[in-house]
Amino acid sequence: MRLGIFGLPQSGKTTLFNALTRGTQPTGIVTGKIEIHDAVVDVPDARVDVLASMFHPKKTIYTKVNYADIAGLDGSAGKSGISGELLNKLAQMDGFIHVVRCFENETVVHPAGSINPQRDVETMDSEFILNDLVAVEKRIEKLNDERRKGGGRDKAVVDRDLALFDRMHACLADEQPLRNIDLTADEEKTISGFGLLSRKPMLILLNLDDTQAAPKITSPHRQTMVDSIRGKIEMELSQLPEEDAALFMSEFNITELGLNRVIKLSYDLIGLESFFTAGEDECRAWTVKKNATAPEAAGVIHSDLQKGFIRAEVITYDDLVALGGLNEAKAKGKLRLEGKDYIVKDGDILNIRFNVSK
Ligand SMILES: Nc1nc2c(ncn2[C@@H]2O[C@H](COP(=O)(O)OP(=O)(O)OP(=O)(O)O)[C@@H](O)[C@H]2O)c(=O)[nH]1
Ligand SMILES: [Mg+2]
Repeated sequence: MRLGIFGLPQSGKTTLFNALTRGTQPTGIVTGKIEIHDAVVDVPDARVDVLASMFHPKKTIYTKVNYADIAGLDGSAGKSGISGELLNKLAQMDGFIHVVRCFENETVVHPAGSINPQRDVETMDSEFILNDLVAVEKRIEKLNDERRKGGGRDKAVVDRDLALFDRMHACLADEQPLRNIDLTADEEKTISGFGLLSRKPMLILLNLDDTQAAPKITSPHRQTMVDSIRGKIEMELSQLPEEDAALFMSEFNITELGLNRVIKLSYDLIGLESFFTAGEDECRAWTVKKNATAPEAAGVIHSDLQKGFIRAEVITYDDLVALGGLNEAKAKGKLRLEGKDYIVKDGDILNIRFNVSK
């Protein structure tokens, strides 16, 4: 999973990035330039730790999330679209975290001169919508050329693409992000190379001061979540040794680390869930799209497992932990054999039976 952290200059992106990745990038440096930091971190999942304590595997492997701290958007790229390097980076993301400044601090400049989270949410929404409008208009022009000149793709195919891009154009011209419209899987494929940003799921993260209450910010758009975080505290917290962190958390009345909470929200936002493989060699968490079938989950492990899929042995995490082991689970009939139509559920532990020559 790749998540892009963006927001207006000095909104607290790098502060949040550090909190999520236990990083130490410098914060509070005003450059106004395009600057991107990447970090890959383990997705914390206590279930993996429990499995490891049962199986004592040689290796324990968590799934990973890739965070990118993307500085350089300032709400002004709308007219011509977002520039190359920045757009490339943004287009690679599975979803976005929009950091919105709520904290008051006179020594930290706000580019618009005042604190107004609702305005900032709308500014950045428009930034993505206008970027996409430019891209969609360019595509429509090209498609019209192709249609006029002929000799290229089948006319019916060009017309189908034109209808799709016209529909997206209408959405954007109405100042709606593309995530507000329904597309078929085929249509999704057609648009995948165009770096359309307003189609991607969005978590709006209100960056609060130490004691500030979260303002009531709403978004009318689909696949959009709003939550808040005390960025600076969370960054400090992420850099403390565990014992000190616990003390600090109770002092500030924090029950769950921001990095854990943001991961959970991101999974929901993007529609992901985890399944596990467990044995003496390795205990491991994997990520799949919700409602994935058993062969699709097998394909996440290795394409050969999907191609040669025969059956999956399945047990739920809760059953395995409650019964204390695979043999006990088998004796109680909790180990099921499932076929290719089985829909994998969050927390399933899978053992894929497959045939390589299939
Ligand atoms: N009081 C307070 N200050 C914060 C908070 N989050 C960030 N800051 C301060 O705001 C300043 C900017 O934070 P950064 O994390 O560098 O912001 P940024 O969005 O990465 O800035 P650019 O990369 O320049 O766009 C720093 O001085 C931070 O200490 C917060 O939650 N509360
Ligand atoms: Mg920064």
